[in-house]
Amino acid sequence: MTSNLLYTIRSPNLRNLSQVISAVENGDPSLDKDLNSLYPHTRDTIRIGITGPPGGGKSTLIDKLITEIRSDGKSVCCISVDPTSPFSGGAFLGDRIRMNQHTLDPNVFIRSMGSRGELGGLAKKTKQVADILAASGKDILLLETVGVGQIESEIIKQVDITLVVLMPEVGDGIQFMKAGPIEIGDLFVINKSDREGADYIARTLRYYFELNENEREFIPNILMTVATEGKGVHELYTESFTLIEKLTKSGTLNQRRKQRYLDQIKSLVKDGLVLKFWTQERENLLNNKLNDFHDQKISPYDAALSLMNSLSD
Ligand SMILES: Nc1nc2c(ncn2[C@@H]2O[C@H](COP(=O)(O)OP(=O)(O)O)[C@@H](O)[C@H]2O)c(=O)[nH]1
Ligand SMILES: [Mg+2]
Repeated sequence: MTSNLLYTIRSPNLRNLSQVISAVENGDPSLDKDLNSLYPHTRDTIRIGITGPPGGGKSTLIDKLITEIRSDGKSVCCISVDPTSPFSGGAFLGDRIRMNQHTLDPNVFIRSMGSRGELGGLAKKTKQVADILAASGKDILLLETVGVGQIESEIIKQVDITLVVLMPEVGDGIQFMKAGPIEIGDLFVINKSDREGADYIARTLRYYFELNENEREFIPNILMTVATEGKGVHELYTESFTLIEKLTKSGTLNQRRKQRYLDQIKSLVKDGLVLKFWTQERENLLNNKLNDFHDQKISPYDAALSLMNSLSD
């Protein structure tokens, strides 16, 4: 890839953009420097996370949201991350089929990630792909993840606001979600509200939010949708942007973005220091001492300390 990366990803021919993304997915290390240079161009895109249990209707909802976004004259991209795909194993194909009414629109770009069953570095790759899509000039980025696991939580940290999609089938299982999607949601969607039990979920959520009012910056709104029929989707779109506006005015959005920026710098410094520390000399020293440490029942903590002290520079 050359320094024309920006030019390439902004080309009207979306195949160029696809190729760059594939190179990132394949872990092409020569891209790191080029991606770095994209940073100033990645900041204007609004990033919306959409998370929740599998089968809740996230992809169906996104498909309808894309239509709303387009009729509002905005361009949009979507990354769908579902590495677990516990149901049917065909979620990716499903996502593509569900969203393919938009494939001919050059202002829509949809990509599924994590389909190759490899989890290593998925969060990092998703971030890189999100940055490429943002730099490609799309107004809005939608990021779909399944609301479970650490990788998904890592991924969802990269967005400005998070929509949590639940469905009546969640039932009392909602009690167990508190540590996950419930905590990170800014706006809640009870989808499949054509089915029984939607009101129960909404009531339970509302009660929970009121009970824990002090733990949040604001009490999230709860909306009802029937994604398959497009019911409530316009309201969801409007509500999302009202919220973004509110959070922009209050400074929360900027604060979140700065926190993200800070976290990233810290994590890069950490990675850099670790790399710098493990010189051949230190690797050798540890290898030579390993048996002694182990036989003498030296704790890993003391062993690490002794290694750091003996070679401090
Ligand atoms: N009855 C009903 N089915 C829905 C609704 N939304 C989505 N579905 C169906 O639920 C299934 C899972 O939807 P999908 O969008 O793939 O869920 P995801 O795993 O959260 O992305 C599909 O068969 C959809 O057609 C809804 O509002 N009502
Ligand atoms: Mg999906």
